[in-house]
Amino acid sequence: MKALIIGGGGFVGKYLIKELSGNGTEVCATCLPGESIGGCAAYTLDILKKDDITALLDELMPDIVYHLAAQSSVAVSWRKPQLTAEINVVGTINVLEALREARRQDMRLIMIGSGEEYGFIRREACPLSESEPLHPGNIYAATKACGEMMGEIYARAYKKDIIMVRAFNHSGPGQSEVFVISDFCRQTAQIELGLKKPEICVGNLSAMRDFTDVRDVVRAYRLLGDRGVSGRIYNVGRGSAVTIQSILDTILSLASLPIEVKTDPARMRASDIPVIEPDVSRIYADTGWRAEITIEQTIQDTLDFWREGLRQQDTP
Ligand code: A2R
Repeated sequence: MKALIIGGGGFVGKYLIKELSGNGTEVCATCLPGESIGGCAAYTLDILKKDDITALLDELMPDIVYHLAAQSSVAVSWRKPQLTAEINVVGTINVLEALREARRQDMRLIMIGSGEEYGFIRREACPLSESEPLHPGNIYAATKACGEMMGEIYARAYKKDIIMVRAFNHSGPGQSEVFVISDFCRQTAQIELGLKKPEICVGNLSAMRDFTDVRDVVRAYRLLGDRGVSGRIYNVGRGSAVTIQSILDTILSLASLPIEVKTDPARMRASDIPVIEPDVSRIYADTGWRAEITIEQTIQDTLDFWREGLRQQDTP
């Protein structure tokens, strides 16, 4: 089995390389110029250059392609809507077109979308099944919904073997600090090292989100690659949302000193969805996957990652 990961230089890509190669798959991955990838054959690729994608598919002829490349931050999408649409929509169409044009016609494509696609949902609609209508509430979510719809169209119109994932919040060691768990853990580690006054800046703490460890998420992607049903959309998440407040409380309880909580208006979103929680029965039925790593473990490992990384930076 040979897999190509497009966007393998990002947070999830690094874990997916490990997960797939640890389970006997020959892995190739792409990153943008200037990024680095370890643990597999690496290629540079910008998904805005469609012909380069086709050429790479023809060169490598993988059995399966994981499309992870994206502008992946909701916060950044508010600031850079055009860039987000270009990468997440046009870039995704380029991947689909390349799949259609490639010499090998039986490649499986796993497209990674987002739980954010559900958007403005009714509280009673949770847990959200894959058939729930989408009402994206931010620019990132709208671009991901659009990419997914394109995937469905290519699967039907061109009989392509495509699986679409709606990944809910995931986190773990190495994630960018634009995401909440990583952000709070980083601030806590900075405070512990005396690099910041003992004050943690937070946004909306009442929002409820469904968090899964990235190591569980990539296991889901591998199993979907092996056992997922072609043409289907799958929620990937824990199936149990928690408040951002409870995440903060866990982090503060692990901190080595008392920390004051300060609301930062800059961290409040232009619009925020109160609760997002998936029904994960479809992925369980088709692959046997369910999340296994606890949120407490994810937080502990992420905090230790920042403690170690910042300590090294701070040591002359
Ligand atoms: O933005 P960068 O420099 O970190 O690069 C990201 C890369 N990327 C691209 N790759 C190829 N052509 C482009 N035009 C392009 N623009 C950005 O995709 C990054 O290395 C990778 C995405 O990784 P992350 O931002 O770390 O996202 P993560 O957490 O690994 O999420 C993977 C997927 C994304 O589709 C998310 O929207 C979804 O899971 O939740």
